Amino acid sequence: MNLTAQDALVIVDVQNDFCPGGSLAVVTGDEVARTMTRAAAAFSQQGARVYATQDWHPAGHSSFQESGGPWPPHCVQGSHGAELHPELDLPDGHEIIKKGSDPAVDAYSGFLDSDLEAQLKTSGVTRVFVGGLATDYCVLNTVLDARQLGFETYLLSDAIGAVDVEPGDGDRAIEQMLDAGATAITIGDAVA
Ligand code: VGL
Ligand code: ZN
Repeated sequence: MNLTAQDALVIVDVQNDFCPGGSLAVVTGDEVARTMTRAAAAFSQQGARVYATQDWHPAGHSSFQESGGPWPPHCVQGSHGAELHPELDLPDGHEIIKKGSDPAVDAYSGFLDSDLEAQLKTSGVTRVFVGGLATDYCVLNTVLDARQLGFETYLLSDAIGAVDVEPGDGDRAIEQMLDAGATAITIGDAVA
């Protein structure tokens, strides 16, 4: 696609708690981490920017079941589960975007309660390529916000994985992202 510094790879929440062994595991999480490591190297090599978001909740967050929310405790600030997956290797110059720190707000989107939009716009980024975990929550909401904010938005279809609380949630999320104007693309095609 001829990537440039106006392109950004946005790696959503590839953290231990969303991978096998974690409290809110996506079955293909380890694969997504390895795939994203390759994608990040290729994007960076071509001059594109690399961002990784991290779900980053205080203990007792409103999204946790103990507080009346839908989820088991996950990605508690400073915990092992909140760390990026050990097989996610990021190139020099990458940026980490933490979100979900507000105890009252479930920030699924990487743009919510973070300075991702400001960083992208300050850097002159016009196209974003989004993948990671989970397709049906944080990837979905990050892609929808990217479209709303006017970015040309690509969904990396071979680097996502769904929680699938209900069977088909991941597929429905993909439909929603395409309906909102995102384009599905493989990493191979993006970096070709
Ligand atoms: C996520 C559920 C709760 C995600 C984050 O990263 O998709 N899902 N918090
Ligand atoms: Zn969360």
